[in-house]
Amino acid sequence: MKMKKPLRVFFLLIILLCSFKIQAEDGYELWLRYQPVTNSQHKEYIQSLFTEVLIDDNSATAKVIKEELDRAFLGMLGNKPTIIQNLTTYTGLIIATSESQIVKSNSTLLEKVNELSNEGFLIDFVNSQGQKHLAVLAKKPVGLLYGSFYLLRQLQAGNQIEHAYSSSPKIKNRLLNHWDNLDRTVERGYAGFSIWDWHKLPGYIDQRYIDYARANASIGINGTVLTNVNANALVLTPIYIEKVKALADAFRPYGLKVYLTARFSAPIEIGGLETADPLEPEVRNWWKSKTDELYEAIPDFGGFLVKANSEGQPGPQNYNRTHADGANMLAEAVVPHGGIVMWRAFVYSHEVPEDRAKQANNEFEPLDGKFNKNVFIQVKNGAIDFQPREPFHPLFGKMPKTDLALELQITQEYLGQGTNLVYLAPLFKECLDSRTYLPKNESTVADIIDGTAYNRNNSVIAGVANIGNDRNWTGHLFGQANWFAFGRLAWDHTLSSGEIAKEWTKLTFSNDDDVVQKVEELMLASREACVNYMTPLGLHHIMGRNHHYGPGPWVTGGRPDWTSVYYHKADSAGIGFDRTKTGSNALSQYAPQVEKLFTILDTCPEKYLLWFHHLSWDYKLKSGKTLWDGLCLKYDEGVKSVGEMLTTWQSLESKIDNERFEQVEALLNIQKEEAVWWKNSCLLYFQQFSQKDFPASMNAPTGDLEEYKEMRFPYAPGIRPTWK
Ligand code: GCW
Repeated sequence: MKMKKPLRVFFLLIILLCSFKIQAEDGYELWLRYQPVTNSQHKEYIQSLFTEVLIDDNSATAKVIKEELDRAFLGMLGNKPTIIQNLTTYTGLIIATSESQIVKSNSTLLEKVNELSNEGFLIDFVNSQGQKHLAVLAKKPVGLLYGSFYLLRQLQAGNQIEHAYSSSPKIKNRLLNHWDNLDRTVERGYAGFSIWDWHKLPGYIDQRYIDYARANASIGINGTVLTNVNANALVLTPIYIEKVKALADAFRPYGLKVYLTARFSAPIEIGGLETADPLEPEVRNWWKSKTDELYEAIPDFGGFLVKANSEGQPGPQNYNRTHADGANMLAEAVVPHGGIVMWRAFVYSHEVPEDRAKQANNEFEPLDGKFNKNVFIQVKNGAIDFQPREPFHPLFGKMPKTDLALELQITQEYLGQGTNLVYLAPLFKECLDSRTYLPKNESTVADIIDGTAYNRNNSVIAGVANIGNDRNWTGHLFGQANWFAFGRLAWDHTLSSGEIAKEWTKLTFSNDDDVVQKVEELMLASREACVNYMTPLGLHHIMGRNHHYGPGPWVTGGRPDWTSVYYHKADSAGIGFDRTKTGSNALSQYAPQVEKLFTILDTCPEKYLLWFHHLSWDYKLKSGKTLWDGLCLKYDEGVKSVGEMLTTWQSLESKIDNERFEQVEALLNIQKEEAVWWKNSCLLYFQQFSQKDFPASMNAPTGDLEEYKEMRFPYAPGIRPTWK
């Protein structure tokens, strides 16, 4: 039957509208968008590579490689590649491990593959039957997966493979740490609720779990701690172990292992024992059999992450035992199965009359050499707590006989949470590249973490995840860049922030030069902007109480180490925390070279000035300005930078799809308001002490300090349920 013309037009319009809807991007695809390739030359190149792909492997991982290639080429070219497993007639790309005849029969190739680590990959050219083939090669299937993702990144970014390239991860265990609770709230989470739908597990495997594993594999993340370090023992009960097993099974083909947080008092809470004393045989046995039960269900279970005797969590000190006693008990339980224990060094107590910045070092350094081989002491990048800027943690380099893991925070607890665009690679790099002068003059935090400093063969880096069930995973679209950057740096910490930003931008938005250049520019400016409008010149921990949202330099009362006045120490004489010999002497915890560098005012980098020194408001900065003027101008600069970031973003309107453009634009507008709020309230507050005018060259703060102080946010996201 023929349709009437108006009706035909109507239906055509509907179809057109629907296809526009499909085009709109909501961010779910992350950096794995596989958009149609428009450059005809590049399209031809990809087509020629992938007419036929030989995957000479039968593993579950090979199957997911095939699925990814199908998805990628359907997206980029409109057709799926032909995947074959016939060794004699191949014409296109080869994907094979060292078990394959293709590699075994070629001694130079075999040699090169053998140089890789178990997760490494080689992209090379293989001559066969008079033809040159591009090949992704590895020792193990997981290497093929990483190599395939590398190749897909190159192709999406518009690159062709001209030279052989090989890569092995510098750090062995590259982990996300989820602070996800069993009730699906996420501590310090700003992207909705937890992606783990515990209630429907193990029966229902959400597609999100698979896409989560794909995304992680695509950037080399190979482990995930599913639960909050403020732990709930229930996750170790049989019902939950089944659920964890279901996740582990789903993740396995992607090379992603699961880990859990262990609540130290679990033997009492779910085991019916009267004690959790780590030296009691019944407690040790309980952990052993609990661990055996876990491994029975999940043979490749990674191990435990533990927060003990910190912020109210139970631990060995409840029984007058040491951190080493506690960690070693768990280490003994997992060691027969090849597991590890990550024991956190984030410990401090308000009952200890000592600078909080010194406490972890004081507790852990004397325990060096007392931990079992499979224990890692997991240390945050800085000695306080994931501030916009912190000097590196003094423990790095101080425990030569202990494996140290680095913990970074990807979720932006102190960096604008869900509304601020802050690209964190520069923060991560600042720590990794810091010179510790221990054990050697040229040593850096990265050398200690990746094991090269002490010739260790196991290593861990962890990032506190920023992932939730928001459609775009991370709430703020640019939060995706931080997940991406963490993975890329965990794999290779020598990459630069700019390289990573460029790559992410190409994959996330487009290969258009203007987009790439401007987005990179605003990303690279964003962290310094945030430091400037929140905590310039080494200020720290002056945000709102508990929720940590927004400014709160006036926070006082209650536990001193949870107040702002404890950290900034502003008074009529000046501002800053004296951590030199005349103050808390925290500087003595570093190598002498670092101590000297940061103690002498002339050599102390100004970015750390008020972290280590209490200085008069009239102190002369390198610019010749007074500290007061310099501080004011930094806040002002921070606000201006956000304005520039917004303008830069707006200049890209025609080049970015509406949905994502508008979300970022709206959030940048919020960020601008929040930056002004930080500047106004901090400077009005500090002015009470400095009693000085604002420099004429700045936009002077407006608003009423008392009103700023009265602002309350009882439902700010990410707060611990117990604090509500
Ligand atoms: O950053 C602080 C957070 C707490 C967190 C703690 C920790 C999981 O404010 O929410 O608790 O650090 O790292 O243990």
